[in-house]
Amino acid sequence: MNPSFTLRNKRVWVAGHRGLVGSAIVRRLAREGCEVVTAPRESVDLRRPEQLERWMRDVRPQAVFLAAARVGGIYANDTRPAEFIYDNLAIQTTVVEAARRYDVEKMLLMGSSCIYPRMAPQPIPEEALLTGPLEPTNQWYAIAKIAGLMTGQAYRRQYGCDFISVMPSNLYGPGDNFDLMQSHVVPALIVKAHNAKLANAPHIDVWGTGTVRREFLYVDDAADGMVYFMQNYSDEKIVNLGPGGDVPIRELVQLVCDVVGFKGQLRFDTSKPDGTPRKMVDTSYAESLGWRAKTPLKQGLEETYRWFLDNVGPQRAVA
Ligand code: GFB
Repeated sequence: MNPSFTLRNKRVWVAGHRGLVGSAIVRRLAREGCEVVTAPRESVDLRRPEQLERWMRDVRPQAVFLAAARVGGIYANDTRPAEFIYDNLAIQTTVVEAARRYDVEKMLLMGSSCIYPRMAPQPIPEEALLTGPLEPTNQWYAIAKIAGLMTGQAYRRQYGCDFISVMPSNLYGPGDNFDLMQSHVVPALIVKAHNAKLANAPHIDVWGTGTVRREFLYVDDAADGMVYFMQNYSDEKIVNLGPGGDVPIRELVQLVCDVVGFKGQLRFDTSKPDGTPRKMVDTSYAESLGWRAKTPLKQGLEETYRWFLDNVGPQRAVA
């Protein structure tokens, strides 16, 4: 299949346009000269084929970014496994089949670095997929995402659909979910440091030991990568997206506290799970195809805190 595909003058559906990634893709597509379409949440439940197919029949998107998913941080994943596996399997199956039936020319599916085995070699090459057991705290989500990328591969093989998949590392940025029971670590720490600063609190609670490492990709970089690969890639092989470097959680907390201006102590709550010890993706394949991330972590955190202040703060945020 031809790797070059232009979005110009195309009708492009961003599935999940209200989420962290979907909203960043919509922002990024403003430069591509395409028509962005979105499915109204009230009438189109992406888990229900009949609702989606009615909408597809009317709207006929030519390209699709599948960024709709049930997502959450370590606590949400660990405590709501049924929602994470069911919703993601259902959304992916429904959207992939509808894209085939309604002749979508190109679709990009989004996975996550948690698809790789817990003890994968670091940095993790794409070939590590399915070579070992998954991290228990997010295995339900990971299994659904593995099924998603393989559904795309199967449709490519059997029906010749031009479906591709990318696997970003942990994402953060403007538009994130700041609810502490659902969020990932970056928005959680922003809320905690911000609230503690306003309350003049002596410390903040950080989950786990702080020694595990994570790799944080700024969401506008991720969206840029997705738009790039949509237009310049057509293959069954999955593509890792990452900034090319990870940090221990302790160092991330320090950075967030600097950005927010909180000067108190850190208290590590080791009754909370650490999750996987490390998941840094090998980005050499993406780089060989001509793409790399741009935004340094400190700068991305500053942008995210600014967005938080404008949209969630500056009053005491939800605890
Ligand atoms: O971002 P996070 O929830 O997701 O947690 P995972 C990353 C690390 O930060 C873990 C620690 O070691 C957490 O224990 N952490 C410290 C905190 N303080 C906090 C806090 O206040 N809130 C949160 N949430 N974490 C998710 C997966 O794993 O990553 C998903 O569950 C998905 O499936 C996503 O893949 C990208 O990196 O551990």
